[in-house]
Amino acid sequence: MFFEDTIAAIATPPGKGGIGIVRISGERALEIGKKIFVFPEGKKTDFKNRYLHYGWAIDEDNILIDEVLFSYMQAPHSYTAEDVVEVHCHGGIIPLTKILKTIISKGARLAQPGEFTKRAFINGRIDLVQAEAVMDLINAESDRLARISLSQIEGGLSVRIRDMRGRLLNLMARIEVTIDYPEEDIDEMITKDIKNEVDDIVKSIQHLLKTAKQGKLIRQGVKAVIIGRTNVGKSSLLNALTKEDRAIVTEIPGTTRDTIEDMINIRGIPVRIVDTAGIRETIDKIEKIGIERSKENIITADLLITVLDASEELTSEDLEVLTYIKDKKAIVILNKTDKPNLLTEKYVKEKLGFDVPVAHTSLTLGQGIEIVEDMIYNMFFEGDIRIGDDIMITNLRHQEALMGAENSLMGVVDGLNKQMPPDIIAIDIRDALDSLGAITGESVTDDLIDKIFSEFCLGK
Ligand SMILES: Nc1nc2c(ncn2[C@@H]2O[C@H](COP(=O)(O)OP(=O)(O)OP(=O)(O)O)[C@@H](O)[C@H]2O)c(=O)[nH]1
Ligand SMILES: [Mg+2]
Repeated sequence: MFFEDTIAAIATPPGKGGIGIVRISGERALEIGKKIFVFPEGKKTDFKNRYLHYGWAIDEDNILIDEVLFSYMQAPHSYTAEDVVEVHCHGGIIPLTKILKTIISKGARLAQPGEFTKRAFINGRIDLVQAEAVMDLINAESDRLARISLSQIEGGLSVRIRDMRGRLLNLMARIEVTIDYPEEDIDEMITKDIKNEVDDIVKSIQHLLKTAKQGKLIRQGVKAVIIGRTNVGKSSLLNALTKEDRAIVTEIPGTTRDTIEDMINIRGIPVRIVDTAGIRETIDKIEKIGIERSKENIITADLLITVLDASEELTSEDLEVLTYIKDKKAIVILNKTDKPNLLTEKYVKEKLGFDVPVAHTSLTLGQGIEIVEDMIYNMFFEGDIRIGDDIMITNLRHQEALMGAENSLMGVVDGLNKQMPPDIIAIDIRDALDSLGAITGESVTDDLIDKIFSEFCLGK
């Protein structure tokens, strides 16, 4: 595809910064760029591909706007695979908007959100997975998501999808040969071959789908809610995990009346940690509302961290709190180990009637916090997914497309088992091809492409 117009936008975020960049892409990028740029007097006057040129940006009346660096990247070796010019000026709103305005007045059009990346995709420099990963990397707030996104930009996931598509295309070719002779059924040997190959591809898809659950957690983070009766050390735990004096801690029961939230990062995983008002019977109106909020948070939690005071007997309130963790992912913390302890892990588990990870802490002495962090991490990231595997599904659209492909391939196996005619089998293979192609962008509608790129930020 070929774009007729040349687009421009400010590529750096709004606000003040050391530098700001205006980007131009398209056939006329250099021609337009030249019109707003002058070399210092007496200096050379040609533009070299992939060099930074020092000079000045000027407006329509030839009045200086700013001191700038000007770069020119000739097609196809640029972000969009078109001719690209970048003007690096001082990062202030006035020079940036003046430069952009002048560029527009010289014939460029203001770019839509994501339009540069969309061009990179339509010009075939990157596929849809890579384009979406660019946005994920920009939006990533955790190390882990950034790494996975980067691996997708490098093409790790695309290669796997393309490999599966290639194999399905081969199968398609083999089946199509038989369609030409409709009187014949698919040969038994070929049937077996196809089944094996399809089985293998289904396994690869299932492996990717397994990563999607964790991918979602990595993308959205985990919501961990600290619960317990009053005065057991919930706010002390929040402070220990955030390494800040986030919540007020006193010896007065009922200190925390509202929920307090903070984001922490446990080994690259974003965790939203919520401290709640201690659960007890109260006539205090404000505290009552706080306790209601505690209970609402229990419902939406991905993980409940139940704190008990190990130096005291279990109270009826503790027992009430323990009932909340029955059908949830939970860990129990026996706090105040610096005092003489009355509660043991064994006793608590007996009371609970099921197994749960238990950590021992003394939050005043700062003991046991790392163990709690390990437990939180392990609750979500242990098992059959290799830690550090960067090829993961973090995008719901990809997940749904994979599920679609899996479904169609199941249909292929089913059809073969039932000795369906080859043209019926071919329909399911074609569907699976389309589903996989939707991930990389080989088979997507223009509407979907527009929708995906419209969610990008301006100037990207
Ligand atoms: N000895 C000892 N005291 C602790 C420990 N952890 C917390 N405390 C004390 O227990 C009291 C209550 O701590 P908080 O963290 O405010 O307890 P909470 O569960 O948030 O209490 P509410 O907000 O009232 O529900 C404070 O006086 C803390 O200093 C511990 O490990 N050992
Ligand atoms: Mg508290």
